[in-house]
Amino acid sequence: MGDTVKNFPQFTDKFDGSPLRIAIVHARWNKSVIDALVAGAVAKLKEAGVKEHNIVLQSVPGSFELPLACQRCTLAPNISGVLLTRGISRVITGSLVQAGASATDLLGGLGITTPRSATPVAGSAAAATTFPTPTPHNRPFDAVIAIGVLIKGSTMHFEYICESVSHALMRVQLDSGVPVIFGVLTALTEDQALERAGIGRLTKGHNHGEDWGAAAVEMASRVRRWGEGKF
Ligand code: RBF
Repeated sequence: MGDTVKNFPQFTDKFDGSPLRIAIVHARWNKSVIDALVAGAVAKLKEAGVKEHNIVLQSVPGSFELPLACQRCTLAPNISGVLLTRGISRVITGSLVQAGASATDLLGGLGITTPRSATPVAGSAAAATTFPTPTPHNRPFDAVIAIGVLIKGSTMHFEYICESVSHALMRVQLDSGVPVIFGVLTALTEDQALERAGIGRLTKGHNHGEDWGAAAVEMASRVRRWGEGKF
């Protein structure tokens, strides 16, 4: 980070990730940068104790699709396979549910032993047979990390996408009460994006995905505590 004062404010408290279940929703535009950021986030989650089978990856085409996918990840399922939101039942029909998936995929929070088809962390043989840790209030995830990369040079409507996506992600977290970590890089150049993912060509840089992993564990833990009236 050089001698800048602007960096991730590390908190001295240690947060235990072992009871947490975290979704990472990422866009596929600017893939090499995305891959590095996702790897950084996963590494930090694991370092904090989050179990591999409790880290679920979902991908969407571009950053513009992140808010809807994150919103679906915050909804509490009921046992008949409908998502409950604001008192209205909605059948799962979204693209978030992948080919071969059933409506029970998001029922992990209920402890129902149906294999998940959501993409587990790469190399996780355990993911197909191990079942997720229940989350409070039957929410499928304790936190959702939204990861996207927008490069100004490559999109005419950079500002529109940045602004709408950041507002929508904030709305998802406030409406749901589930922390949504803002992992959308908005870079002026490709080099700037690479550097923020720790894979810069001149200066390697710092991988911001690591910060997002740490932020997810902290916020998920705090929200659990606040939910128990512990302040
Ligand atoms: N999505 C990104 O995540 N990053 C980008 O840099 C990006 N650039 C785009 C540039 C153009 C001209 C268009 C049309 C789309 C771009 N998208 C980008 C995709 C966008 O987020 C979304 O997936 C598509 O517009 C489909 O809704």
